[in-house]
Amino acid sequence: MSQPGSHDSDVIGNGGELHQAPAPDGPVMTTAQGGAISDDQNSLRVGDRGPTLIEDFAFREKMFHFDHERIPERVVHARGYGAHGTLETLEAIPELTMAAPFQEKGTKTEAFVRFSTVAGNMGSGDVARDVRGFAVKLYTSAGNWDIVGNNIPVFFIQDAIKFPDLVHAVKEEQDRGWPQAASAHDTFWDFISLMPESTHMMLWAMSDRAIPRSFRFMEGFGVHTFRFVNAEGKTSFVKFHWKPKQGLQSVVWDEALKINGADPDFHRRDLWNAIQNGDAPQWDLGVQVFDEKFAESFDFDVLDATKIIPEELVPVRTIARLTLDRVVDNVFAETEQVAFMTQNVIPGIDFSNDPLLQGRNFSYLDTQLKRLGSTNFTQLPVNAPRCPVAHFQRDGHMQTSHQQGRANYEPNSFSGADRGPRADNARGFATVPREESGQTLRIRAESFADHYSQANQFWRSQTPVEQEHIVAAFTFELGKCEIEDIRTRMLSNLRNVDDELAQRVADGLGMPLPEASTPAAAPRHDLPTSDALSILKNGPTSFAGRKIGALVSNGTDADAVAALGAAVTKAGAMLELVGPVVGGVTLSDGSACKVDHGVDGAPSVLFDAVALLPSAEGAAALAKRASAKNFVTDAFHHYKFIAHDEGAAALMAAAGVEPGADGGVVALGTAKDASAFVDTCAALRFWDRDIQP
Ligand code: HDD
Repeated sequence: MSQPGSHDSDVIGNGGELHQAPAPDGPVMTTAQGGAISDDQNSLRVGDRGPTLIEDFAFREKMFHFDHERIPERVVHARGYGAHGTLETLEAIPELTMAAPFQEKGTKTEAFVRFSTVAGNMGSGDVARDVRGFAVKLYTSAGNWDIVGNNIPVFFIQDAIKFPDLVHAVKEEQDRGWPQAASAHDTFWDFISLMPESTHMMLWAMSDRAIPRSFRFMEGFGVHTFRFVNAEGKTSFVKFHWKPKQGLQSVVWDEALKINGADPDFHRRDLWNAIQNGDAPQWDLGVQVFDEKFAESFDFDVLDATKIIPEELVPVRTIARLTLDRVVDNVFAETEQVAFMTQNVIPGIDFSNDPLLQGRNFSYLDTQLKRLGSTNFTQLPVNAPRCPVAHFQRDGHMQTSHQQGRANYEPNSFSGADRGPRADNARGFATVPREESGQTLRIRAESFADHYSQANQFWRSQTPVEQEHIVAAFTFELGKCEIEDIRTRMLSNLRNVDDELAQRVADGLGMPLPEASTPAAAPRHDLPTSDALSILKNGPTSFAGRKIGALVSNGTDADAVAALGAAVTKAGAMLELVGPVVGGVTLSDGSACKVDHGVDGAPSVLFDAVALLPSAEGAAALAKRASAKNFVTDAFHHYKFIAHDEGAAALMAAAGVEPGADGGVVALGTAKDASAFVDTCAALRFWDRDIQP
């Protein structure tokens, strides 16, 4: 049997002889009509150098299908990755909602999740500075329920009518076709600076939330206020939260830039590897439930998607746990064809009047038809409900369901199999009756007018390190704007958030601080800070699920590699070896050691911490290689923990990193040291390092 990557020499290039394919020992290749194919190497032609014949239906069918392989990518969230899993109910809450998954503790609901970036095209890098989509499809016994959320709990705009403008502004500029997957350009900041309602979101987007280390280490939010409805028809308001059991973690900006070059698939690879290694990521589903009375007393409008409800005010109650434990079989069939829609709700869940949500409920159906090309997209396996489906919707492109019986309408007077389904008043979805009155107006409520107070609250809730990163991000992004007025306008808006923030960004840009812009409502700077808003205050307590990259060479101490390997395994983390070449090294005890990467292809940005274990001779050789030196300097400048053997001295000297330079550069001597080092790595970064971001 031929091996992957090899060719059967008697199949390719038959030297002018009529082709004789060997009898296959696997499945026989067929056309889409099921006919066996005799030769998939040569099209049918007249003689050996003559024209190709139109009657070659196998060739025609193959090209026809290939020519139509692409479907339109999503207009936003084009770049994404999905996985299957289960939502397990930890607490039944029938008093709050009749939603099927939450009636009994232990209920398991099948789930599919697609994570995504927003701005970039399908082929863009994973670690762009961007909001991440966190879309969850729950195949409940009462129908599909989609929570189409993001990893940031607020949004740029308050009214869906501005969504096309927002997306146009952030995507490549129409006259030049760049930048790809980047908000650091004039049109985006032009729009943002003219839309003060986006300011709170921009604080989040300029924070490390927008450059997550992995999908596994980010929170998810339903963003809008929804409604829970119980069996008696009693309603309450609810906001949905996904909290990663793995803890929160982001990368630093310089690292993000380099990861995108070194491994543009960093996030999808991470999720795939974790699941394939049996390290299934988990999130707690939490709810903030509140009533009309709270909504009325709250400082902001609960219908305004640019605002959060601080967890300190309404605690997040955990009700279920999501586990993602199965990768897709086929990325196109599942991740690309999955169709999320905010309007997919089930009895027990209802909408609020959030004008962003109302607009979304209109948009998502359209987009599915455009992308998937048929009203029957709900029949695709990834979209099909797992409960019985029966209706009188008929026909259309690619109908796969054999709808039986005589009547395709109702009312009808048939019975039995000919009768078809009927609506069920008791079990069916019933919209919460609500009083609506008022004039028809194009107007934004007064209660939506405060654009700065929560931005200030977010800023003050961050640690100094996180504030530094926010300043650096604003400085970087605005620094990429060529039009000075845009930068100035943005600085004016930032003054309403916090003068110190505005001053630091102005200093970074080398610009004078302009007057503050006039806010629609006076900003408050006295809201209580919220620890839940900081990543670093909610970091992980272990190194589990993270990865150490160890640089090795010929002569590397075999015991040191073994000790580190044991410590990493004990911590539930991963160790990857990086050698001078990918072919492997010979360790001090003469054993041959496979490595995972050659150093030119594995910069330290791919790892959470590094260990420098080359022999003295190996280090001297590596010290002459830019990739090896950068491995060390980058790890140092990205605040990573660095363990080193004595042998690494020459390489460290060449990289300008002193052994013991600070508490994050740790000498390894004994096996105990390796274990202590991995424990230290749980802090993820040594932020006290004396360097500027
Ligand atoms: Fe949206 C996709 C999340 C506002 C219109 N959106 C999309 C996806 C996510 C979100 C996660 C990708 C789903 C997937 O993986 O297939 N969108 C949000 C959030 C928003 C938001 C959290 C604000 C709170 N979106 C929003 C508005 C509109 C849209 C205001 C339009 C009125 N979104 C779409 C869309 C997309 C989409 C055009 C593109 C691809 C798709 O739907 O399936 O309909």
